[in-house]
Amino acid sequence: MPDVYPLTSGDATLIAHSVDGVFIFILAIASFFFLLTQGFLIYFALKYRRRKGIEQPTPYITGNTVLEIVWVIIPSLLLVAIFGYGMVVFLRMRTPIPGAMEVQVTASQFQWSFKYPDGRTALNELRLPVGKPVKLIMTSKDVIHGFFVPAYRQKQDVLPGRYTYLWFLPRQAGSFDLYCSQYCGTGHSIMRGKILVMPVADYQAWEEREEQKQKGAAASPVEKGEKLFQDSGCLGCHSIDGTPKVGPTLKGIFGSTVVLDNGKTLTADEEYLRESIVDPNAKIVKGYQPVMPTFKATLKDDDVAAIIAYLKTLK
Ligand code: HEC
Ligand SMILES: [Cu+2]
Repeated sequence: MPDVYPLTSGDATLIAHSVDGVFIFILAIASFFFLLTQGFLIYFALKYRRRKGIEQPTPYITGNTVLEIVWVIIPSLLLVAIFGYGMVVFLRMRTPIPGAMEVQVTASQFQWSFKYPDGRTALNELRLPVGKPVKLIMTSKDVIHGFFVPAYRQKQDVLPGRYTYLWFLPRQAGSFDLYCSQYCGTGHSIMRGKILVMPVADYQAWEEREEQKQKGAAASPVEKGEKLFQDSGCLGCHSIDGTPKVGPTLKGIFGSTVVLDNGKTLTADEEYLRESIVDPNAKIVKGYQPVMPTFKATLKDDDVAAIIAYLKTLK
């Protein structure tokens, strides 16, 4: 799976193009009036310049009511239009779609830490599935930082002792730069991250792998072994409290003396336990039937080691 996806065509997020729309709208109005006023300025400067031989007194104008009404009303209407358009887009930008996936963001000098809903954490890299709304709930450990994703046209201050939020719906797979937009200290310029938006199937595969990894890393062999022991049906035939069932109890099995059906005795060590699990019929315990199935195919070497670690704790 690549770490960087090529940008597919389309808008980066659901609202990114709306922000551009507001920007272009304001830019167009401003450009129009800039050209209009500068045009008149140049025109008048040329038209009424002082010319040799022509003595023309400047007309004395005290007011023009119609003109004044026009230049108050038109700009006012335009400002209301800019406000209205901006407000509509702003409200869309600030109102999360219900059911958005929530990610906790903690900023600190000088890194971004992300916590996914399942508890996994990541540093400076936020992976998201394309097409799913996300809500970031953000706070800072120290000073004021700013969460800024230029491609998403979104920026939000991240404050210590307070939550702020930001939401978006990524529409495009790809890698998007994340910057800190507040000068937060000497390392401010290295406070950068990435938002990696992945196709849904890739995201799910990645998520599963990560969960597996974290589970494996977090659980000790004993915990893992106990879980496997319960999940593999061992308890159907073995007790852990001393009572015999279809098979002998596994309480205190490690280090105990086992009597086999051929009269021999041995001390149950790791190798004996391993063999009993992957090749149960190699040695049969006296008084029991050779009915234990082999777990050679279902349990990996790691799993067997974990179960043995667990069996050792059954004193
Ligand atoms: C269908 C019932 C059954 C299941 C399920 C089963 N066992 Fe057994 N197991 C037995 C029987 C019967 C014996 C004794 C006969 C023999 O040695 O094969 C035995 C023996 C053992 C022994 C040797 C015990 C001793 O006292 O020397 C170990 C260790 C063991 N099993 C571990 C396991 C583990 C771990 C699992 C689960 C992964 C498991 N068994 C699942 C029936 C079962
Ligand atoms: Cu910062």
